[in-house]
Amino acid sequence: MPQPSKVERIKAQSNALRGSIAEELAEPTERFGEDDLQLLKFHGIYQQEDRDRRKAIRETGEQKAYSFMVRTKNPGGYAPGAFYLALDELADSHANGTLRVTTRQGFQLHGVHKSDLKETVATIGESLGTTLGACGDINRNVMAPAAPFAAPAYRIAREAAHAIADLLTPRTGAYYEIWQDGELVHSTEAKEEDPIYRDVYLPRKFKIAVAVAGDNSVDIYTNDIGIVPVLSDVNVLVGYDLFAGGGLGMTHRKPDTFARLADELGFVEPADLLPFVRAIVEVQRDYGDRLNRKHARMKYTIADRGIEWFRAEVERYAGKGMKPFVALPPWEHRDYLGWNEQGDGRLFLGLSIENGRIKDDARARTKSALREVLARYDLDVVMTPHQNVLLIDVPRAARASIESLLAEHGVRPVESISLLERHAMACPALPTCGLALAESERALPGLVDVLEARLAELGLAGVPISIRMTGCPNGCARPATAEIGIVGVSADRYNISLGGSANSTRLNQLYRELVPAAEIAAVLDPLFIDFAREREPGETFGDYCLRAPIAKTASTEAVA
Ligand code: SRM
Ligand code: SF4
Repeated sequence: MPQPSKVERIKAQSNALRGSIAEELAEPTERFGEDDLQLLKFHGIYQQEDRDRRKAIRETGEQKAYSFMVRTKNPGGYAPGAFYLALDELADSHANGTLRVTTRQGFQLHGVHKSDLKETVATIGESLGTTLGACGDINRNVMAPAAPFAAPAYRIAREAAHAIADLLTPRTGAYYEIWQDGELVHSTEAKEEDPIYRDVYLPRKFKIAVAVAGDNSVDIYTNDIGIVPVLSDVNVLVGYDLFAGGGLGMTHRKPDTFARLADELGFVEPADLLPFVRAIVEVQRDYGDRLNRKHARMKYTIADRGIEWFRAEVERYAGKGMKPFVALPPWEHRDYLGWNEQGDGRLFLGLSIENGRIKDDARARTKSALREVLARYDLDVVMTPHQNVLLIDVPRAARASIESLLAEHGVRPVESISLLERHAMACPALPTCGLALAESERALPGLVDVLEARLAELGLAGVPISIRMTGCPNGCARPATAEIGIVGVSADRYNISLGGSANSTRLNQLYRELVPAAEIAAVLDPLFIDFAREREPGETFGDYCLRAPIAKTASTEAVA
């Protein structure tokens, strides 16, 4: 008889996510035991090790260099200034001195030691932030367009993201007991029953994004549930279109694992949004694969049983029918960088943060600049799904002085950043990610420098091209929907995929396998040359790759 995966037992026996985290936290050790490691994820915490030090440690026989990644959950990417400033301070006092904006609009601290973990999470809570549910088999951070536009569609999308985040926050006192010195609940009588997750939670992670029609800044098709508010001609909400079944994680050479874009599910009236979101989550809770974690995402439930079956089951759980999906306008990619009008008299400024890493270095003191701007002008920030930061609610009068303050710190305005860099994303990979097969965040900037120089030589500097790199096929920087996707396979080898669309509505296709890092630029060069020569007016690189003779000769042979 196949058995549920080990994590299933750990969740079910966890006493509403308590496990023995509190007891282990009190012990003078550097790490947690296997069961608590799994439960810590639901609290937004990952145990990691410094993989740069692995070899030296192996040689000297020392203990592994353990530390923790702490991830926050910020629906729609919104972070009040005071919360941001608390994180900025924690990054220096309790982590590795950097803050990282994630591809789902959260923050990550890296390098937190076990002895600092409690104070770190408690401080986040005291600053009105949370890490509860940022990781684990549960609904993750709910995305929404980052732009703080006053327009009704944007306001509705933000409100929906917050309402869904509240609905799907696990009902457990464990988080407060462990991290904020709430009263400890040990006895099983006190165990809370979560009305949605019950005691088994979901078979796997679960992701929801709310978009605004026409604005695909959230990469809507890559989510388990995608939601689009539908407004009347006079801007009144008439309901929501729902997509279901997207996800990008896969394993190399395992064709039964795959990236998948979400299907159109149907349309629901405003009051039915939360009941239908709940019904979808419950269908996945009850039908998702609990035996094989590599087949446990909702995309497999839908791929295996079909969207018609899924819709019928969701309707049965919700106790009512859905209406047909309402046609939507074409999607565009928007990143909101530079100065923009909010529509309420104020401005917002989008800053490009290379791979989301907020730090001070020889090139720019971005971390200090953000701290100073937020403290001096009392601003809030919103993180974007492309690892950037928006400074919001800026009074017009502050524009010039904010510009000079940023310039003094070496922070480049978006106009001086190449379009390639602007549309590039990399996941953290080495040295913190335990699953990385190759470099990513540390490798992409060098590659972008080489490629942007070549594109400029070919007269293509003015053409936006999305390039995304990850250190493994889990897809954390969403490489599968980029025009150029570069995915690590082993220490120095990458698979290159081409042909995603500029608006992230299409999966790209494998072009070359096992390319050494140093040869990636050479593999792309003939394509860039042909693109420069044969490009039709307005044609994007991703679209060109679909018809390019050279790309059609896509080979799965190893280069070199
Ligand atoms: Fe991810 C696992 C980082 C967005 C698919 N992801 C991880 C872990 C926690 C590694 C681990 O399990 O040990 C990475 C931590 C690395 C580190 O050192 O910080 C990690 N994922 C990230 C972030 C920080 C990447 C970034 O550049 O910002 C993103 C955090 C988002 C957040 O705030 O919640 C992040 N991960 C994504 C996305 C993109 C998205 O959600 O829009 C995906 C693809 C979409 C999807 O889920 O299908 C993604 N991460 C994965 C997977 C593959 C899941 C699957 O279905 O197979 C894993 C591995 C797993 O779950 O077993 C993973
Ligand atoms: Fe780690 Fe792979 Fe995600 Fe990159 S894509 S952060 S290497 S799990």
